[in-house]
Amino acid sequence: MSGKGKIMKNKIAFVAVGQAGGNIGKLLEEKGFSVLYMNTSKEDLNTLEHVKFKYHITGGEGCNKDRHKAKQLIVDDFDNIVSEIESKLKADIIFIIFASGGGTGSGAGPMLTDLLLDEGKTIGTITILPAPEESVKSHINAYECFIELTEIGGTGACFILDNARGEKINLNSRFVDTFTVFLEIPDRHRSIKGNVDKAEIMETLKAHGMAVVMREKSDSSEEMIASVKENIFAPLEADRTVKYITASMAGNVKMADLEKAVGMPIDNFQTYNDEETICCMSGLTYPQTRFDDIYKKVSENKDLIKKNLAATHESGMKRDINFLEEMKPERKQDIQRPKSRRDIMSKYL
Ligand SMILES: Nc1nc2c(ncn2[C@@H]2O[C@H](COP(=O)(O)OP(=O)(O)OP(=O)(O)O)[C@@H](O)[C@H]2O)c(=O)[nH]1
Ligand SMILES: [Mg+2]
Repeated sequence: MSGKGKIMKNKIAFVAVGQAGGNIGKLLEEKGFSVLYMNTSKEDLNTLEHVKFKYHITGGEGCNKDRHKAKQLIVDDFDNIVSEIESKLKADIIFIIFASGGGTGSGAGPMLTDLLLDEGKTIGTITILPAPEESVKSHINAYECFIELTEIGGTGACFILDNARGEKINLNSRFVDTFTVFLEIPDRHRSIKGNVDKAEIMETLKAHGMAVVMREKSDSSEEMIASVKENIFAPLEADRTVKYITASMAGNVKMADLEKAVGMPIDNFQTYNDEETICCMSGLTYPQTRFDDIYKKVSENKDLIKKNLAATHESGMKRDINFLEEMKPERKQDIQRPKSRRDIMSKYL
């Protein structure tokens, strides 16, 4: 493993939950980052070979897309989970990686984020949206997951990989490669015209809201702007805000052009290099339009879901679809942080 970016690699660590989380975590570990893999399924954990830190959530036997099952397991095992994280990961910011469409990662991800924030940690998230052709259940899970996640105050950057935008495994590696080169900017790119230091990278990553990161071997701002519109992440809202634009720019790419295209950030951090433009934008508005599409797919199948539930008496599912009536159209914003761990836990159950 190269020593490049070593200091940054000690500042950022990852908790990878569920299968998708594990797949992305493994690529990050190969880049030299510390990753703790967690799953409710021992079998899924066993598929991760040659990794350093694995934790099987006590009592778990997999969650078969049941978010509630995952949440209960997290509640019952939270003391062990925290001490596992504390003994294995030393970092200024921890990113929790999980898919929103499954059971384990989707159920555990938002709740873990909330509970770890309450422990005083700085937490960002790397999440995944299901592709449109995936099942109704995946869409229900994704919608519920993002309702929970976007209501948590005080979270850091939330990267949202969108499976509508490419093949899964390919999205994983594109994300990890791009994120890694972004983190390496302070070690690799220096210019008399300006530097981006580690504190500025951290400030970018600690910003609450959605984040995207891109790299483009292009000489012009136009191509970079095209890549803002067409990349691996959930599409940006048309009506959006942005807090930070942090970039190492090549050729004739200009910060002023990026700001014109994306929106005026609170601050920008910039440096230059001769190879490619690497850029992270954070504090972006969450992709509500894409969430609405997910809601639409669930809503279109509402009668079918109800019919199936009535036929099979799956009482556990009823709670899952309550949101159809309750959550639309107004979303609760800026909820106060609850006071105790018990309050947080009960919010999710
Ligand atoms: N981008 C990407 N998406 C993935 C990957 N693996 C699974 N997914 C997506 O993630 C969702 C399923 O989540 P998983 O991570 O498999 O589920 P889990 O957290 O292990 O939960 P359970 O197995 O249901 O307990 C679906 O929307 C899949 O399309 C991956 O490696 N990359
Ligand atoms: Mg799984």
